[in-house]
Amino acid sequence: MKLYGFWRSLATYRVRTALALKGIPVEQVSINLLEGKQHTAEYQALNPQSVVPALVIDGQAPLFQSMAILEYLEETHPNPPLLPKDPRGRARVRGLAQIVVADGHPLVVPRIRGYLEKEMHQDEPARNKWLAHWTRKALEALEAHLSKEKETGRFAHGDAVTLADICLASQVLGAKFFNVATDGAPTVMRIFGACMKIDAFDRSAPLKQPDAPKTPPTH
Ligand SMILES: N[C@@H](CCC(=O)N[C@@H](CS)C(=O)NCC(=O)O)C(=O)O
Repeated sequence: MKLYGFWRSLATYRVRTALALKGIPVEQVSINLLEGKQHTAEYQALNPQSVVPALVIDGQAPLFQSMAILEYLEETHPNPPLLPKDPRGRARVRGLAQIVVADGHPLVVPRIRGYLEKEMHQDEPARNKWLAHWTRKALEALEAHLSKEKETGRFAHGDAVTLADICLASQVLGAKFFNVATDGAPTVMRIFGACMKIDAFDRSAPLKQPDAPKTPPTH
């Protein structure tokens, strides 16, 4: 498998972590988003949306969108399972995952930040306010579920890692990139801590990737 991604891409992080959890070997190809390499004709031929990740398996057409890739990996490599067995549990895990993947993360990606800057003429403090607001909203939504619902355990759903934990971890990593306070989400942070004790989460971390800079930018 070939994973086209970038060290600081949260969507790539989700796929990288699932691959690591399932013990699937992968070759990583770096698409430098800070240099706009997602817009080259060569990469667009792989992913016309000009975003990472894209996962190429056996030279077939690339898989795209992290959530679709996670579901594909779950179906093709069911062990260890990253979804609970019962339909209600699966719906809850997917719901928690979508708070991040569908609602939180899309508002802070480079093309949105670029649009705010170049088309909407928002200065850096205004852009940072936007990033912090939507990141906090996602963390608050996760916290509201996780702190109250009986299904929450050591991890987001019970005591085994699920797709919800992978997505939660990506959202917290985003908060760290953007210097967003996380103290309002203690349950989220407890679960993040439990995830980061697992080797697959830890070694997939953005700053541990070979294409990460020695001194990372602040945001
Ligand atoms: N919903 C997509 C998000 C993909 C996405 O926006 N990826 C970001 C990096 S995390 C990207 O490539 N952005 C490039 C850009 O915004 O120009 C997924 O989960 O795969």
